Amino acid sequence: MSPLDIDGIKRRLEAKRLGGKVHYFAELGSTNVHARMLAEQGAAEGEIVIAEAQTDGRGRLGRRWESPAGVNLYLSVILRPRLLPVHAPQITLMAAVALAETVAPLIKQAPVIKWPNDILVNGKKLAGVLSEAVCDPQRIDHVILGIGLNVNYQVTSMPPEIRQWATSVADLTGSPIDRESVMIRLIHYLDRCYGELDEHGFEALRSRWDAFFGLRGRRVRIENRKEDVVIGRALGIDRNGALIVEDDFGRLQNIYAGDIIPLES
Ligand code: BT5
Repeated sequence: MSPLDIDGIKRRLEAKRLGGKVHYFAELGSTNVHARMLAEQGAAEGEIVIAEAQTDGRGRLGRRWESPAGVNLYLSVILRPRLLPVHAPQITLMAAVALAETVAPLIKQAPVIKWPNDILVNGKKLAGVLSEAVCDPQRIDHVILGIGLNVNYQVTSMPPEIRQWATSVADLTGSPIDRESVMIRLIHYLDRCYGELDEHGFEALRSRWDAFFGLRGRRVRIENRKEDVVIGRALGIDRNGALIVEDDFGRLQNIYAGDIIPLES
């Protein structure tokens, strides 16, 4: 389990917008928290924070992201997108497409986007996205795009809470892979997808997002807070990144946040 060769990664990066500066740490609480501090101090678009391990890796809604040293990728990208605040969720959708495109050629199985922020393979979580936007009413100041991708994480070393629900590239292929090449691919695809979003809007990514979305037409349950549940058929996403669900009364509901759970029928 050797540490990431950051100089090697920097040398091989050919990204246009991302990776101008890479901040590397053997250990951080959370790369998102550190990147946010840098952004508040004026860090430029495209700067990336990478940690070998996180002691307080964060998921959504106060959940935890397991971040052991030396086996996975944990990074946060500072973005200053020219998007309206209402379109900030498009950053998560863009990152999900980039992640799916990064991992698809590395594994035999098809990666699936689980709205809004997961990449699943065989129903198990391979990667997660946590994007946190800081906005004023008219514009986005910055977005911290955090990504955790399980690369050489052994299922047997995962804590019991996630062991049944999580996977890694090596778990899927049966052999370890060098993390530098996965990191370079990921930054490359993020750079490309972010460029497309910036230049042409989310419509440029929509058909690829749709192709990776696993639950179109499926009956789903969306839990926001426990008392706020919608059940219906998932139709897709609107241009703001909201999930469109036709509920059991035939009403279309646009849902902006929550956890989606597939139902039997
Ligand atoms: C996410 O949250 O999926 C967002 C994860 C983002 C992590 C990155 S790492 C770099 C950056 N810095 C941070 O501090 N965070 C970001 P959510 O949808 O809430 O899913 C969290 C749930 O996923 C947990 O409650 C567990 O059930 C599961 N989980 C935790 N660690 C996992 C792992 N390593 N692999 C797969 N599943 C995991």
